[in-house]
Amino acid sequence: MTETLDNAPLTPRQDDPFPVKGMDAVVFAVGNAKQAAHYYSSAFGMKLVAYCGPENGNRETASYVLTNGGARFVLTSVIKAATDEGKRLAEHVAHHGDGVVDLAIEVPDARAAYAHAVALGATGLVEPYELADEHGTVVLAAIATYGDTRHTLVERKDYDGVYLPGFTAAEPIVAPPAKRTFQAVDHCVGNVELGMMNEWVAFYNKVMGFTNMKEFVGDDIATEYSALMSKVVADGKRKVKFPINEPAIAKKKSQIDEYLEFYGGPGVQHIALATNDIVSTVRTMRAAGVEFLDVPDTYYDTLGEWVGDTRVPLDELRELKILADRDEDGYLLQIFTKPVQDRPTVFFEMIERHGSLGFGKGNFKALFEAIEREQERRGNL
Ligand code: TYF
Ligand code: FE
Repeated sequence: MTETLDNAPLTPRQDDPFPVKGMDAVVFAVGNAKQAAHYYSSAFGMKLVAYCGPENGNRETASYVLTNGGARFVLTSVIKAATDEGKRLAEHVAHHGDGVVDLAIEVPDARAAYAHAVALGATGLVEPYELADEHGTVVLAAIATYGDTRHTLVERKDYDGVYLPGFTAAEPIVAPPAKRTFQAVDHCVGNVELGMMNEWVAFYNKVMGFTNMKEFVGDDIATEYSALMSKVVADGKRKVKFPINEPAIAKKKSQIDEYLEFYGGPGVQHIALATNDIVSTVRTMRAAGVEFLDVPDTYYDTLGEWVGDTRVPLDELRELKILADRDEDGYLLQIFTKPVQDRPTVFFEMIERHGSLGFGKGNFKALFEAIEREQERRGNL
């Protein structure tokens, strides 16, 4: 008897060639991880949970793991480079400044994910290998994405340790804020060179089976005021969302060109963090000294007309400079920090979604004008 397609056993992998559980961690290589861990604790309200450094027998690097709900950041700096891995991280910081080295993705089967990605043209950086301790086993592998950024593929099996084998539990640096500031990574945005956006979208389509989300910024918006083009890819279950920006030739120097110049090539531009109380989040973060992009008062004069009512009164949005956008599925509230290091490169977004799956397209004009005012202040416009 021959098996037909209809009655062939359907494994999850045939269904989705690259199943994804979610973001595992956003990994930053920084000049001084000890101080960065303090910043993300005291200013962003995150909690230090794990550490790996000389005290654990790792004399090359120090890594601090911070969480907030399901969001996890790993901050690594080099103490004394000895291996290729240490040199890679030191060079990353020398070249790019503080930045994201790794958007680590949790997958159910790292070996299968790696094999699939490499077979479809991804550059393999680290072949699958196992790490184990008394808390269980993880399988790790890594593939390259834009610039010097990578995706580590993390399979956690039964692992119940604080982060990964080699890390030990750490105590919080400061007391947590009264209310949690955010609880998940919503999306991670990459900036790539002119003409490369479609190539990277095709990469995620082909290698990971990710599909395009409907929101995109095309020529029309680009030339008018945004100076960038953007498309969004996501896995089938929308667990991870990766917008990709490229510069557009517009009236003024693109904010993406400014990033590429100061980052020294493509890389992660912003990480959006999901909150369910953006008012409390912004009040807490502002009080702790986090700087957000300014929005002109006139933005709020017309906001009510097109966005309608939101959970937050218009006056409070105006006071805190929170943006709002609405589409057919619902609305969202969002705000952007200024770059969080001296280079005008990486920044963050706080986002509160109420049905909307978008990225704030209705705000692009106001937002990009605000970014351009900052470019001007830096003398880069
Ligand atoms: O992730 C997004 O697409 C939105 C919009 O420099 C955006 O947050 C895009 C580019 C940019 C700032 C925000
Ligand atoms: Fe965003």
